[in-house]
Amino acid sequence: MGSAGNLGIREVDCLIVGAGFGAVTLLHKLLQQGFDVKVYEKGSTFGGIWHWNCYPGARVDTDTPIYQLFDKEIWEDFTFKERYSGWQDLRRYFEHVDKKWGLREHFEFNKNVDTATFDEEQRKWLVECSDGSQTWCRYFMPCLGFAAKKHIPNVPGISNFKGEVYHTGIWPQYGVNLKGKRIAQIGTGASGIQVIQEIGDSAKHLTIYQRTPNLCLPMNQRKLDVAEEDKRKAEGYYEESMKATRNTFAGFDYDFMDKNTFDDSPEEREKIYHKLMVEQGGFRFWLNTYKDMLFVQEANDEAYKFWRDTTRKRIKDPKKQELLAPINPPHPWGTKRPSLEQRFYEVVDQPHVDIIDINESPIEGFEENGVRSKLEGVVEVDVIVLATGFDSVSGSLAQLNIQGTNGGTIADHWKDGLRTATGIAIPGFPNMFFLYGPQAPTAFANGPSCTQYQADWVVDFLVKAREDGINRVEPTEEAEKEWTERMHEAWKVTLFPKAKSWYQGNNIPGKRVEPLNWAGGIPAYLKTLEDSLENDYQGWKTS
Ligand code: N01
Repeated sequence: MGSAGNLGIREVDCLIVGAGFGAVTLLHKLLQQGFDVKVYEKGSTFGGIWHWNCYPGARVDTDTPIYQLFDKEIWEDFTFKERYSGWQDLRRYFEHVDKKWGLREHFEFNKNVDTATFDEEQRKWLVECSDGSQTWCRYFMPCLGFAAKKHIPNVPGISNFKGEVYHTGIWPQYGVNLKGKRIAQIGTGASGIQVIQEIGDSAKHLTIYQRTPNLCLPMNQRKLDVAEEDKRKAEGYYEESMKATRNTFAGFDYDFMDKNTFDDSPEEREKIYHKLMVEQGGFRFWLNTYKDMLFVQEANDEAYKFWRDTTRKRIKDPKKQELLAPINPPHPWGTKRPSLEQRFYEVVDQPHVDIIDINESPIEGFEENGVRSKLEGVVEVDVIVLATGFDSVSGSLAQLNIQGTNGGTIADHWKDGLRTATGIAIPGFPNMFFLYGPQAPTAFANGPSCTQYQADWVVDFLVKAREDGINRVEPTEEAEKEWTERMHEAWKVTLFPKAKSWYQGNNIPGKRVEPLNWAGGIPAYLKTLEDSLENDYQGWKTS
């Protein structure tokens, strides 16, 4: 690290922001290539989303072995405790990675980046933090994750409430005792489902304010045995699974079947649905099913019917049955992210748990002692849980004060619509690369797969640039236009536009409705990235 010529200000080749999978993998790969790197993180330790999301029951919806780094030296002597890891185990995992790779010396925690400004003369970014420090870097690399900006609904009277209020995305690190409490929960996304099934049994009373039912799939969780996992490692299962992620739509170790819904007889279809949803569980019913399910309405309707009929059998209360698994689909199945549940339907079916449909009975405000909705009046509670999600995917980057060469921030650049070059860089923001952000596979992919492949590409790009004596790189406006058009093309042939979802910004009042994630799959995405390198920086201005 040097400081010459910049008045004693710290100077590095690469400055990464974040401490989740993206930041850690990018750091490691850059160090391996001899770059001088620093990482700044707002939180107090590693984990990214697994640092902030420590609400009761928080766990990942991707199964072992692919929700981790694909480096053998990391996985060969670490075994997760469960097939779908909880947040505590993921934190244990990040500690393991730190020990193996010596990450800590490159990190500064509790360090909040305030602004980043590109200096054209120096061809470097000047990054300023809330602690008053400044850092020059050649390359600026935000790895913020897609859920760094929480969404708190604008409910009148939130400050009137005298009890406790918690948002799942910034849950207190010291934990919260919810046993025996009267709880109101708003939101039934991935976070909401997990909280409900974890706290529902022991709450004195739980009132769920639901806007859209979450069409959940059984997780089929199980404990992992170290000896059994060691055997699977020795037999090559881990390596094979990780390798497969590069060639599948969503970076999983399985993909859509090579046939359409109506290629099979109704009996055969039923058997396949049963196997995917009930026997295997997880996302198989979503991402390992008929290849037309997310594209053809009639195919999707078949999947919905199976899902609905199977799920309704688990719910005794007829009113709850209709609220949770309605006869008519609220949106095409799988076009909002389904959650993986463990006993969710049984927990909610208990008499001390109520569901209020806020479409019928909108929330009117918070009172001193509870939540008031149109038909129920005030429900008195001790605690309100806001499981109301995030300004997802684009919100993380847009909230930062990053000043490019055209005199504005990223939010300014996007004022007429989201645009990026291959979901990894933006014209007017030279020498900046971001991982797991908008217009990349991001929320349509397994996080570790997406970030590791993007990081590989960024490092290859920078190594080539270094060899070629290049120190300023910026995508062209044509590349951005072309990629943004491809984004929209890939989106509109799917059923996703039919659902009001955070995948296209519907969850944030006033947010533009547009595709936020690349819907063309991991292989096509990686091919586009690779082409730009193989064809002499195609789509980039370099000097
Ligand atoms: O957020 P969400 P999340 N009034 O946006 C409702 C990842 N993740 O934190 O569906 C009333 O999904 C909203 O209703 P509706 C994962 O990718 C992963 O749960 O918009 N309700 C919805 O029910 C996940 O998908 C894991 O109609 C309001 C809920 O709040 C993503 O992060 C765990 C409202 C928000 O759900 C986000 O998940 C956690 C309002 N004004 C997160 N505004 C795992 O891997 C919003 N809602 C398990």
